[in-house]
Amino acid sequence: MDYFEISKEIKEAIGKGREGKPVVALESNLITHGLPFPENINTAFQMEKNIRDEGAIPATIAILNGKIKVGLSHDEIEKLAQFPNTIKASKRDLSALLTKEMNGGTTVALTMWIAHRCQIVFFATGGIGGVHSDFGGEDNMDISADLTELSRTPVAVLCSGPKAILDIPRTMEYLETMGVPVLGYKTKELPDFYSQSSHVKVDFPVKDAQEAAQIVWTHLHLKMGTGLVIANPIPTEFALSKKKVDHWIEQAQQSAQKENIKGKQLTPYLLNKIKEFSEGRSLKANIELLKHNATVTAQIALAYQEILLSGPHK
Ligand code: PSU
Ligand code: MN
Repeated sequence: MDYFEISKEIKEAIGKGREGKPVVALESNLITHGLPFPENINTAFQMEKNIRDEGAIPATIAILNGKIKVGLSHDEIEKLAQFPNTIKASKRDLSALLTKEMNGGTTVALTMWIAHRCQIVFFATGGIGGVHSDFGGEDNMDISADLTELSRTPVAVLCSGPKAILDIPRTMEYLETMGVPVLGYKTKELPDFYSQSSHVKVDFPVKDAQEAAQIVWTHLHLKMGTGLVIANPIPTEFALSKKKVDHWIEQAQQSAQKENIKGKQLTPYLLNKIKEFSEGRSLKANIELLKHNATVTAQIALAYQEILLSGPHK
């Protein structure tokens, strides 16, 4: 039983190996649970376009009618955005979703796993999951499966850091323990999703797409086994003030506590509340960083393809 349905274009590109165009994976939990309608569709299309404009091929990944779809058509993206009862699909949900022929928007964890099975090396998103803060002093044990996946699946995930709602220092500790490199794309400090810096240092700043691609190549060549995080700050003109964001996050967390929101509902709930408290400003920032991350990931994927063709050079 083959559960994978890979688009013709992507199959061809992968089949050609280093002679083919590079493929950039995109998650679909953003479409189903991360962004509201219709911004979810528009952003998904725009991310795909930005990747194509750089000369790479976008592969939006989702679970549709019990199949692992790699390379959704525009029609499928529109459908997915409007289906009721679509599951936020992490890795542990996969076997049940396939068996029950359901629909799922794939999180970073599951998208990474699928991308790797299809030999896709690069993946662009907004913010990875991480260690949630223990607001209210409660030890909630909420650690995103994204981190576990990064520790065992060799895919390079380009993002604007962990989402700002998380405990950034603890997330960084976890990634360190698990042996996951965190690179700063043209920055020495880990971005803070909506704002440019969390004031936490990254392991290594990288100066350009070539250097990032070279590190990814070396990491994969040595079969380190773990993924990599390439953290790219939101462009200055769209960045929000950290002070304001922290205030909205606090309000959102209080609201989550009052309504007893836990588990997989927590991240989408908090993002939506922050959007309300910020009167849409957080949504605008989220969309802009996503679009920018798509472009930069495609640039690094192209530089990586160059290395495959001509060999690594310094
Ligand atoms: N990036 C965004 N918005 C999102 C997400 C990422 O800009 O909504 C999603 C990703 O799919 C990520 C998930 O895997 O949030 C993390 O959820 P959790 O904290 O429940 O693991
Ligand atoms: Mn969680």
